[in-house]
Amino acid sequence: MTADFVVVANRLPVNKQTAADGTVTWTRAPGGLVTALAPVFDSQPGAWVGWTGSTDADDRPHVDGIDIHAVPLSAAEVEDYYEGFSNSTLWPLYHDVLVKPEYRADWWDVYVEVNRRFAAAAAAAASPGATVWVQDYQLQLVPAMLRQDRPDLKIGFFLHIPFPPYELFSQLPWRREILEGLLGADLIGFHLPGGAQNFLTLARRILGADASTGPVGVRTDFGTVALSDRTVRVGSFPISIDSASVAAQSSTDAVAQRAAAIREELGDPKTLLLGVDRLDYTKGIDVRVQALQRLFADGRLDPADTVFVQLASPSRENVESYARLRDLVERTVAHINGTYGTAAAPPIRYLLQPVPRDELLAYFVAADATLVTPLRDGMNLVTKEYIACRDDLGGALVLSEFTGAAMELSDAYLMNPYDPVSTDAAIVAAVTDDDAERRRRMTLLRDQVMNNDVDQWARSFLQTLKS
Ligand code: ADQ
Repeated sequence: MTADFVVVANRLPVNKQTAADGTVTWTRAPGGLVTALAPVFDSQPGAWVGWTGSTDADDRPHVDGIDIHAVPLSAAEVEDYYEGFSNSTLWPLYHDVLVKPEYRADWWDVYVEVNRRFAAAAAAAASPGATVWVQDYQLQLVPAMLRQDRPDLKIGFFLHIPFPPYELFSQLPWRREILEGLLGADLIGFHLPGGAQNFLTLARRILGADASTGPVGVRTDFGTVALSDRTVRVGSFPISIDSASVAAQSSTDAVAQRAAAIREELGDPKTLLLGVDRLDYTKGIDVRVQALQRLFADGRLDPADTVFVQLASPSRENVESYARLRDLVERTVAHINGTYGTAAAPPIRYLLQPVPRDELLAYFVAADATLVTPLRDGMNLVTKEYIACRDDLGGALVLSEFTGAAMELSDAYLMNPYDPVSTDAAIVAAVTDDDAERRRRMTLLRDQVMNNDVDQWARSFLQTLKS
């Protein structure tokens, strides 16, 4: 069976559960992308092409409502395509070269090969004239490969991470190939107008393409690249969350009770600060703990009545730069607790494990301020989740200017993570401003998040692709 709508993403939206007797069941993973696309899948047969996340060749995942097409990867391919080219070349290059990207021809060869496999699987899944939506940096060659096979398809591509400027992107030995791969799409989407603008400049300067030079707007004023036989559109579509459902899930009695219990378990601190991130060097977890160390040292925050909880989820643990960041964060946390804590009350609580959804929402409801301090981030959904949880208008958001979210959430306590003075001042203001000021800001942040949800993101992209 083929489908009129096909999503192609590195990962499938499924979780594998193996029972004690060895029986395997698959459930729908509750990620943002599946939630966003659920209405599209409900109204027409839809297929999803992706990897299961394991190298078990016997996996045959299936879930209700989505036709699942698993793309197998060997352990060697995971190393070269996923940990290698995707996460040790593209990820650092696209995040301001925070870590030096490794340029290895053997990784590139496997990236090409795996992209070809995803493209072939998408071609097999798509009905004549179908819409195919390719996701993210792991699959940038798929649009052109797919078009070559299936010129009848409507092809969209969305990049979930930043798209770098000419000065950085040009480092990539395969810069032409990546740009040509993306130009296989009919519509290329970025979170921010700046990413779209960077792409247009690169198409012009590196490929000599006829790319538009006017400004790109948010969900409007699309850029164009005129090719000999067709025109590619380039636009900005900031992603969001399922705001209404996060707000509803977080306003139950059970969550309120758990939020109160969390504060109590932490010793009823006057100020509860929160961080929630994958353990990634782009997220600036080191930036915020170092800020707390300064603020405890100079007495602007009192370690006796402040608790900072960092919920970190393990990520890309086989990549060396991630292991180094983990060392740095864990050493700094231990140093701060050793210096400013007591045996009974360390000021920092650090968890390296994914937290269940309800528990996470309870933390958001409990926190007096959430610290989102990335050195670079495409959007950052933690910001929006936190805001959606605060229908009490309590809490405050400290937010790095280097996130995509900062463009929309300008009423947060904005800070420059490269500037300790700015970082410290934002944290202090977020916890010491009077309630009226904090509520004023949260009201404006909530207006933004509740009125711009992930359904709008998916609909605006797909409508533009079809028009
Ligand atoms: P990520 O880099 O993964 O996404 P983000 O957008 O913040 O970053 O999403 C992380 C998700 O994981 C959130 O839903 C968060 O609640 C959850 N999470 C993080 N730590 C957790 C923990 N310890 N326990 C439980 N849940 C946890 C990439 C880009 C972003 C972009 C998104 C979507 O890097 O910039 O916003 O894609 O496009």
